[in-house]
Formats: sequence, C-alpha cells, structure tokens
Amino acid sequence: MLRLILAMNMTELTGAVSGPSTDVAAAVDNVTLFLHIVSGLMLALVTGLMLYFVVRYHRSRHPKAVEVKSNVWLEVTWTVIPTILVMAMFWYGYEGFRMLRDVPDDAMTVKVTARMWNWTFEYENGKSTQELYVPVDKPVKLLMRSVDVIHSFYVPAFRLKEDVVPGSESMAWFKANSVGQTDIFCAEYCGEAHAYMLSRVVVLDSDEFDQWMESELPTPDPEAAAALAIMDAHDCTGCHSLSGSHNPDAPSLKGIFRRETLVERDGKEVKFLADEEYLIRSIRDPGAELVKGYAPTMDAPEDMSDEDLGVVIEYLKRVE
Ligand SMILES: [Cu+2]
Repeated sequence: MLRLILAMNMTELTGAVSGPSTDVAAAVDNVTLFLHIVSGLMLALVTGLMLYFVVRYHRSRHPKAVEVKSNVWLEVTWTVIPTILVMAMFWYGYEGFRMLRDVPDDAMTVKVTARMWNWTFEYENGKSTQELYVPVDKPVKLLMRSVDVIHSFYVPAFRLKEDVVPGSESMAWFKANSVGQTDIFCAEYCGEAHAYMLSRVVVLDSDEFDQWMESELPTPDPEAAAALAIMDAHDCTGCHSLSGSHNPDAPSLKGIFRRETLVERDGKEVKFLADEEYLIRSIRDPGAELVKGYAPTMDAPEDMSDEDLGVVIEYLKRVE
C-alpha cells in the first residue's frame, strides 16, 4: 500500500493542471509524501498510546503508583525504531538532494540574470530572451546571477527553487519531460514590484527548439549596448523596465518616445506626446512634470554628461 502511494505522483493526487514536469519533481513529491506519511503514523502512534495510557492507568484504577525502574527491551525498541526511521528520512532526502545537484554531462547551459524586476535568459549562441525556451527531454543547466538584490528562481511545476544572490553564482538544473509551458516566479521578496517578476518556461520539441535557436539571432547593436551601460550605471533600469512590464514606481521605457503622456503642469493636467525635450527634462529634473499616477521618487542622475544623455535619448527613441 505504501509503495503504491509512493509510486503515485503528487500532481495526480492534487489534480494539479497538467503541463511539463520533471523526474526530479516526482522524486521531490515522493520524499514529501514519505515524510508526511511517517509523521502522520508517528503522530497517530504517540497520541493513541497517550490516550490509551490515560485511560488504562487512570488513578481510579491504580490508586497507588508502581515505580518502574527500567525495561531494557522497551528502551532498545524506542531508540532503534525512531533511529531507523530518521535515517530512512535522511537517506531519502539526501538521494533527492543529490539529484538536484548532479547535473548530467550533456546539459545545455543558460545564463540567467535576475534584476528588479525581471529575468533575462542568455543562450550559448548569444541569443537573449525574457522567457526561458528549452528543448524537451534535454537537461538544462542554469547559471544564475543577480545584479541587485536577492531573488529566488522558482518553477513550482518542476519543484525547483534556487536563491540568486548578488556577488555569487547559483546553479540549478532540470529536464522537462513534456512539451508545454509553465510559470516562473521570484520566491524572494525583492521590492515593490516583486509580485510582477513573472516569466515562463516554454518547452519545445527538439526540432522546433533548434529552429527557434537559429531564428532572429541578435545583431550587434553597439549604440544600444552603450546606452544600456550608461542606464545601468545610473541605476535607471532598476525601476524603469525596458520590457514593458508593470512597475508601480516608474513608467516603463518601452515605447516612451511619442507616447501619449499625462502630466500635471501648473496645477493642471496636460496631455501630449512625449518628445525629445520632455525626455531630457524628465531625466535632468525628474520632479518637474511627473507622469500622472507616479510619486516623485526619482533623483536626477548624478554626473551624467550631456554626451551620455544624448546616447540614452537616441536609444529611448527606438525602444519599442
Ligand atoms: Cu525578485
């Protein structure tokens, strides 16, 4: 019976939505189930015995207590059985942990960058995406870094969670066993838009994945790289997303040029299309004309030369 239950996957037990999963997920589920079953049996045994003794040795039945010195066999039993159980728990958990750390040799490497508040995935051929594309039945090794605070890469369907800590590189791996999509979350509170730090794992069959890898290879764009370096150095991208993702602190920069913008000017609401002049003013004097709905939390970037500002503005004109 126990074997039968262990052989079942937690996903089947809970009736969770079907999507890609991993063998490791099944192993993690089995360990969890094993721990719960052992804990449940121990709880029933201890509570049951306690209630039985309360009745059996009640004072009304035994007005005079008998002092029991010792019972070697009883002591051996209650030492040996829990020791075996605890060792079994350890062994089972350790085997599961080893699966999580032993990366197969043929794994494909993807570099993951976490930042407030999105994920970037960079593949071996230089391609970079905001969603993680992987082939089915192929181990994928993730080398993860954070550029700001602690994040945690979390794919519930794969039972995969690994902290991403600034200043060090974290590793995780998985092998998706079917085609489909599943969610990625950040599982470490990382600031105001933490809850919006969402992405997806998209599992493709291997031919489709190869085609996808070859398509739209990034063309070198030195102007964009220079602008992004300036913006990173002044921490613009810490609050302003480039992907269009929502952040209650700061408007996204995606498509900001010629975007219809509503600001307050001299106590009146004014609507206009954001032009170059407005973008420059918003960087040099961020509080002057705030976009409606945002608080004046931004400071003007220190030491940004006019030349650097020009590079950033030219870039902003084409972030679509
Ligand atoms: Cu995060």
